Amino acid sequence: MPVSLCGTWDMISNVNFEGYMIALISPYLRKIALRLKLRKVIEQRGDQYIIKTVSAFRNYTISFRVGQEFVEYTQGLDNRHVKSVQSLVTWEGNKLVCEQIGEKKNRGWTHWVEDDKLHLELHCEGEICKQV
Ligand code: VL7
Repeated sequence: MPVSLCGTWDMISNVNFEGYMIALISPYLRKIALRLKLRKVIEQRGDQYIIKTVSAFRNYTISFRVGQEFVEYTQGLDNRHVKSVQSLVTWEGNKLVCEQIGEKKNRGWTHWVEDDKLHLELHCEGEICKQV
């Protein structure tokens, strides 16, 4: 069994968040988002996961079952319009991997725990952001 990702995790580093966001949102929003200290709250109830990204500006929550496709409304993330992606989260070894199929190419993320820290790699259109 992979280590549990559950808990409340406060950001200690955020590399190339700007690059990742360029594919998604306006310069104005990027400027705000770049200054945020993000917190992840990850819960598991049975086979359902809930991942909350919490900040002083906006919050964003997804919930899903591993291996079951779901529609993700990226409200509050991608601009003013309600956009959606078809998402699928699976375990790849110790890593929880999400593929987000939609208007943007090569979009997704990977979570794992290493040295008691929660790691997140976000990717979109060739840009990779690394958060711990
Ligand atoms: C979610 C934001 C930039 C918009 C506002 C900043 C508000 C707080 O997909 C993500 O997390 C996954 C994996 O943990 C689970 O949903 C990343 C935050 C990235 C992308 C777009 C910035 C506007 C940030 C919600």
